[in-house]
Amino acid sequence: MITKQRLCLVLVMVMLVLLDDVSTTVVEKQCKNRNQTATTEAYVSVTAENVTDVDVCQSGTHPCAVDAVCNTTRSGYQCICKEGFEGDGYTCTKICTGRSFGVGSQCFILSTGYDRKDFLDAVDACRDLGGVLAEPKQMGKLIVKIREMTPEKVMLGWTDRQTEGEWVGMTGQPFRHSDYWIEGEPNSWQGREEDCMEIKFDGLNDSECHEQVNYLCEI
Ligand SMILES: [Ca+2]
Ligand SMILES: [Ca+2]
Repeated sequence: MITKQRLCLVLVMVMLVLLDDVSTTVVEKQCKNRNQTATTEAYVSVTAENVTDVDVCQSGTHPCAVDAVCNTTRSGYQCICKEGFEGDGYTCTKICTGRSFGVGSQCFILSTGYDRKDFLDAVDACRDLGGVLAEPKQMGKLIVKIREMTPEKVMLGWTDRQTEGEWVGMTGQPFRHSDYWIEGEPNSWQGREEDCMEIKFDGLNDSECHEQVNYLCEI
Protein backbone atom coordinates (compact mmCIF):
# COMPACT_ATOMS: atom_id res chain seq x y z
CA MET A 1 0.00 0.00 0.00
CA ILE A 2 1.39 3.38 -1.01
CA THR A 3 1.51 5.89 1.80
CA LYS A 4 0.86 9.59 1.26
CA GLN A 5 4.54 10.36 1.89
CA ARG A 6 5.67 7.82 -0.71
CA LEU A 7 3.13 9.18 -3.15
CA CYS A 8 4.57 12.66 -2.64
CA LEU A 9 8.09 11.36 -3.21
CA VAL A 10 7.00 9.77 -6.46
CA LEU A 11 5.28 12.99 -7.46
CA VAL A 12 8.44 14.97 -6.77
CA MET A 13 10.51 12.62 -8.92
CA VAL A 14 8.00 12.79 -11.75
CA MET A 15 7.94 16.55 -11.53
CA LEU A 16 11.74 16.70 -11.59
CA VAL A 17 11.59 15.00 -14.92
CA LEU A 18 8.65 16.78 -16.42
CA LEU A 19 8.74 20.26 -14.94
CA ASP A 20 11.27 22.99 -14.33
CA ASP A 21 12.72 23.81 -10.88
CA VAL A 22 10.02 26.32 -9.92
CA SER A 23 7.18 23.79 -10.37
CA THR A 24 9.14 21.18 -8.45
CA THR A 25 9.50 23.54 -5.54
CA VAL A 26 5.71 24.00 -5.50
CA VAL A 27 5.15 20.24 -5.34
CA GLU A 28 7.73 19.88 -2.53
CA LYS A 29 5.95 22.63 -0.60
CA GLN A 30 2.60 20.87 -1.02
CA CYS A 31 4.08 17.67 0.38
CA LYS A 32 5.63 19.49 3.33
CA ASN A 33 2.33 21.23 4.01
CA ARG A 34 0.59 17.87 4.02
CA ASN A 35 2.93 16.69 6.79
CA GLN A 36 2.24 19.87 8.73
CA THR A 37 -1.53 19.45 8.56
CA ALA A 38 -1.73 17.76 11.97
CA THR A 39 0.19 20.63 13.55
CA THR A 40 -2.12 23.16 11.87
CA GLU A 41 -5.20 21.32 13.13
CA ALA A 42 -3.77 21.37 16.66
CA TYR A 43 -3.24 25.10 16.36
CA VAL A 44 -6.83 25.61 15.23
CA SER A 45 -7.99 23.49 18.14
CA VAL A 46 -6.02 25.55 20.64
CA THR A 47 -7.36 28.73 19.05
CA ALA A 48 -10.91 27.40 19.44
CA GLU A 49 -10.22 26.65 23.12
CA ASN A 50 -8.93 30.16 23.54
CA VAL A 51 -12.16 31.52 22.06
CA THR A 52 -14.09 29.40 24.55
CA ASP A 53 -11.92 30.77 27.38
CA VAL A 54 -12.95 34.33 26.55
CA ASP A 55 -16.63 33.49 25.99
CA VAL A 56 -18.04 36.13 28.31
CA CYS A 57 -21.42 34.40 28.47
CA GLN A 58 -19.88 31.18 29.80
CA SER A 59 -17.34 32.89 32.00
CA GLY A 60 -20.02 35.09 33.56
CA THR A 61 -18.04 38.27 32.93
CA HIS A 62 -20.73 39.67 30.64
CA PRO A 63 -22.43 42.97 31.49
CA CYS A 64 -25.96 41.64 30.93
CA ALA A 65 -28.60 42.49 33.53
CA VAL A 66 -29.39 39.95 36.25
CA ASP A 67 -32.78 39.47 34.60
CA ALA A 68 -31.29 38.98 31.13
CA VAL A 69 -29.96 35.98 29.20
CA CYS A 70 -26.49 36.18 27.62
CA ASN A 71 -26.33 34.57 24.15
CA THR A 72 -22.99 33.91 22.44
CA THR A 73 -22.95 35.17 18.85
CA ARG A 74 -20.40 35.09 16.00
CA SER A 75 -19.27 38.60 16.82
CA GLY A 76 -19.38 38.27 20.61
CA TYR A 77 -22.48 38.19 22.79
CA GLN A 78 -25.99 39.56 23.04
CA CYS A 79 -28.00 40.41 26.17
CA ILE A 80 -31.75 39.74 25.99
CA CYS A 81 -34.17 40.45 28.85
CA LYS A 82 -35.87 37.35 30.24
CA GLU A 83 -39.55 36.70 29.59
CA GLY A 84 -41.70 39.07 31.65
CA PHE A 85 -39.03 41.79 31.56
CA GLU A 86 -38.39 44.67 29.18
CA GLY A 87 -35.29 46.71 28.39
CA ASP A 88 -32.09 46.71 26.35
CA GLY A 89 -30.58 43.65 28.02
CA TYR A 90 -28.18 45.70 30.13
CA THR A 91 -31.07 47.09 32.17
CA CYS A 92 -34.18 44.94 32.44
CA THR A 93 -37.34 45.98 34.26
CA LYS A 94 -40.18 43.70 35.23
CA ILE A 95 -43.28 44.26 33.14
CA CYS A 96 -45.95 45.31 35.64
CA THR A 97 -49.68 45.44 35.03
CA GLY A 98 -52.53 47.65 36.17
CA ARG A 99 -51.49 50.58 38.37
CA SER A 100 -48.29 48.89 39.48
CA PHE A 101 -44.89 50.06 38.24
CA GLY A 102 -41.59 48.25 37.93
CA VAL A 103 -38.17 48.92 39.40
CA GLY A 104 -35.67 46.21 38.56
CA SER A 105 -37.24 42.81 39.17
CA GLN A 106 -40.03 44.11 41.42
CA CYS A 107 -43.50 45.60 40.89
CA PHE A 108 -44.90 48.18 43.30
CA ILE A 109 -48.15 50.00 44.01
CA LEU A 110 -47.92 53.40 45.68
CA SER A 111 -50.77 54.67 47.82
CA THR A 112 -51.51 58.20 46.76
CA GLY A 113 -53.18 61.32 48.06
CA TYR A 114 -55.12 60.83 51.29
CA ASP A 115 -54.53 57.07 51.35
CA ARG A 116 -52.24 57.37 54.37
CA LYS A 117 -51.90 54.66 57.00
CA ASP A 118 -49.88 53.72 60.06
CA PHE A 119 -47.58 50.72 59.90
CA LEU A 120 -50.03 47.96 60.89
CA ASP A 121 -52.83 49.24 58.63
CA ALA A 122 -50.37 49.62 55.75
CA VAL A 123 -49.27 45.99 56.25
CA ASP A 124 -52.94 44.91 56.05
CA ALA A 125 -53.62 47.10 52.99
CA CYS A 126 -50.70 45.60 51.08
CA ARG A 127 -51.82 42.11 52.06
CA ASP A 128 -55.30 42.90 50.72
CA LEU A 129 -53.65 43.76 47.40
CA GLY A 130 -51.91 40.38 47.40
CA GLY A 131 -48.51 41.81 48.33
CA VAL A 132 -46.39 43.01 51.22
CA LEU A 133 -45.21 46.37 52.51
CA ALA A 134 -42.31 46.96 50.15
CA GLU A 135 -38.70 45.90 50.56
CA PRO A 136 -37.10 47.41 47.45
CA LYS A 137 -33.94 45.76 46.15
CA GLN A 138 -32.76 48.78 44.14
CA MET A 139 -33.24 51.57 46.64
CA GLY A 140 -31.54 54.32 44.62
CA LYS A 141 -33.67 53.75 41.53
CA LEU A 142 -36.80 53.35 43.62
CA ILE A 143 -36.31 56.66 45.44
CA VAL A 144 -35.82 58.46 42.11
CA LYS A 145 -39.02 56.87 40.81
CA ILE A 146 -41.02 57.73 43.95
CA ARG A 147 -39.82 61.35 43.83
CA GLU A 148 -41.10 61.56 40.25
CA MET A 149 -44.52 60.47 41.53
CA THR A 150 -44.92 62.31 44.85
CA PRO A 151 -43.11 64.63 47.24
CA GLU A 152 -44.82 62.93 50.22
CA LYS A 153 -43.24 60.60 52.76
CA VAL A 154 -43.66 56.94 51.79
CA MET A 155 -43.52 54.04 54.25
CA LEU A 156 -41.47 50.90 53.48
CA GLY A 157 -41.55 47.44 55.03
CA TRP A 158 -38.50 47.29 57.32
CA THR A 159 -38.80 47.86 61.08
CA ASP A 160 -36.48 47.67 64.08
CA ARG A 161 -39.33 47.05 66.53
CA GLN A 162 -37.83 43.74 67.69
CA THR A 163 -34.26 44.91 68.29
CA GLU A 164 -33.35 48.59 68.16
CA GLY A 165 -31.06 49.28 65.19
CA GLU A 166 -31.70 45.87 63.59
CA TRP A 167 -33.91 46.52 60.56
CA VAL A 168 -35.92 43.47 59.47
CA GLY A 169 -38.28 43.22 56.48
CA MET A 170 -41.72 41.63 56.25
CA THR A 171 -40.28 38.72 54.29
CA GLY A 172 -37.19 38.40 56.47
CA GLN A 173 -35.01 40.14 53.90
CA PRO A 174 -31.99 41.81 55.55
CA PHE A 175 -31.67 45.55 55.11
CA ARG A 176 -28.76 46.43 52.80
CA HIS A 177 -29.41 50.09 52.09
CA SER A 178 -27.58 51.88 54.92
CA ASP A 179 -26.08 54.25 52.35
CA TYR A 180 -29.52 55.77 51.78
CA TRP A 181 -30.20 57.02 55.33
CA ILE A 182 -30.56 60.81 55.34
CA GLU A 183 -27.57 62.33 57.13
CA GLY A 184 -28.13 62.03 60.89
CA GLU A 185 -30.71 59.23 60.50
CA PRO A 186 -31.78 56.89 61.96
CA ASN A 187 -31.96 59.04 65.06
CA SER A 188 -34.99 58.09 67.21
CA TRP A 189 -35.58 61.84 67.25
CA GLN A 190 -35.82 63.37 70.72
CA GLY A 191 -35.89 59.92 72.28
CA ARG A 192 -38.98 58.85 70.36
CA GLU A 193 -39.53 55.25 69.42
CA GLU A 194 -38.88 55.53 65.69
CA ASP A 195 -39.05 51.91 64.58
CA CYS A 196 -40.56 52.26 61.09
CA MET A 197 -38.92 53.37 57.87
CA GLU A 198 -40.01 55.90 55.29
CA ILE A 199 -38.67 57.59 52.19
CA LYS A 200 -38.32 61.27 53.05
CA PHE A 201 -36.86 63.82 50.66
CA ASP A 202 -34.22 61.83 48.74
CA GLY A 203 -33.34 59.32 51.43
CA LEU A 204 -34.52 57.19 54.34
CA ASN A 205 -35.75 58.24 57.77
CA ASP A 206 -36.77 56.27 60.85
CA SER A 207 -40.18 57.41 62.02
CA GLU A 208 -42.83 56.46 64.54
CA CYS A 209 -44.93 53.49 63.45
CA HIS A 210 -48.24 55.16 64.39
CA GLU A 211 -47.55 58.02 61.99
CA GLN A 212 -49.96 57.90 59.05
CA VAL A 213 -48.23 58.32 55.72
CA ASN A 214 -48.45 57.09 52.14
CA TYR A 215 -47.07 53.59 51.77
CA LEU A 216 -45.57 51.36 49.13
CA CYS A 217 -46.72 47.81 48.47
CA GLU A 218 -44.69 45.23 46.59
CA ILE A 219 -46.93 43.10 44.39
CA1 LIG B 1 -35.76 52.40 66.16
CA1 LIG C 1 -35.77 59.83 62.37
